[in-house]
Amino acid sequence: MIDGKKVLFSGMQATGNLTLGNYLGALKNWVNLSDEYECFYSVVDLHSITVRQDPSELRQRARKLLALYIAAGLDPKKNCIYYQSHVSGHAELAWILNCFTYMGELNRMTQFKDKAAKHADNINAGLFTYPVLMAADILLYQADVVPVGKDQLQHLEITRDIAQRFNAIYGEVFTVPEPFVGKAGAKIMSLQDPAKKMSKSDENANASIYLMDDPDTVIRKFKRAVTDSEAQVKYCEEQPGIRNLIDIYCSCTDKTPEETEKEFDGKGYGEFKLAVGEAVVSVLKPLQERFEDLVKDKAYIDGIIKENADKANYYATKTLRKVQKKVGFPERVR
Ligand code: ATP
Ligand code: LTN
Repeated sequence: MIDGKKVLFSGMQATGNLTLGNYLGALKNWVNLSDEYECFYSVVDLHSITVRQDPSELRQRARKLLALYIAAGLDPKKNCIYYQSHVSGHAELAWILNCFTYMGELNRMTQFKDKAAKHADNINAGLFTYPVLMAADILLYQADVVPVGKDQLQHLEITRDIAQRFNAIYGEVFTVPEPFVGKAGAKIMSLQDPAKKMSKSDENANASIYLMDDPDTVIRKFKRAVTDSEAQVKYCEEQPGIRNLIDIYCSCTDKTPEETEKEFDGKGYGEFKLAVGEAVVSVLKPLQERFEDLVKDKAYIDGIIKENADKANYYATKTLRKVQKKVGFPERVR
């Protein structure tokens, strides 16, 4: 608890260009939570280097991501928006938690298996212990809730296990966090292969809608989206492509799948795809405009970066000192 409010933590990697999946599954659900929770949103750049990055590109992307958090509607006065690399407590706590995490547990992580397969030439130890760093992110702020997309639930589960294991040995040190998955848009699938999630690292640019795609590109990608030959807008397992488009449509318009089925009853896929594209454009346009304005204001962004890093450091250090004491590190001499 901070000032009587529960704590919320989430983060996103600055790798690749953000997709509609990132927005609908994560970012969109982050907005409007700051009245209820004390919110921390990190640009998790330590996580990013588990995959080889070009340094200047990473720096630029991280800054853009931070601006995008604000453009998406997170007020930086009410939400602590910061770079993970500006708070050394993340790495320090991750080291300690590494010593409370089993190889067997990490071996079961599906994201590791996927990424190891994708980057077979660089299966580094950081990629393997990635979930421990994620646990450190969350536990460092004593977070009660963590809004994520469905694909991150396994990492939340291991975070809870680590916290409980630590608490069982040392007493109630960590808050055990709960995941929070939004209803619509929890898992947006690839437009080219509805069995795969939409991912910013997909090589096929037509598979993903990027948040900075212009309206024509958005519409074109939806027109090309892979569907089926059933010729009915129906929300069912047998039509994964159409179901994905309905999910996207609902998430952008706040309609339900039933309402959508009715709206497009007897209508063709062409018309439906166009409507989905237009719904997405109307969500992206204001976001893009705010983003363009923001990135021009360098001093404003710099101020936020500094202020919020100080705030994050304050809370992180509090937890870290407590943990260091518990495990038996000597107290600092003042
Ligand atoms: P990468 O392709 O580099 O692994 P990613 O696109 O999967 O990246 P992350 O940075 O891993 O994105 O995820 C950021 C947040 O967005 C997480 O909370 C994640 O659950 C959510 N997210 C990512 N992809 C989707 C998706 N297709 N649908 C819903 N949520 C998603
Ligand atoms: N692993 C997450 C990003 C992430 C995160 C976190 C999310 C790193 N640390 C802490 C929530 C809480 C991802 O790949 N999406």
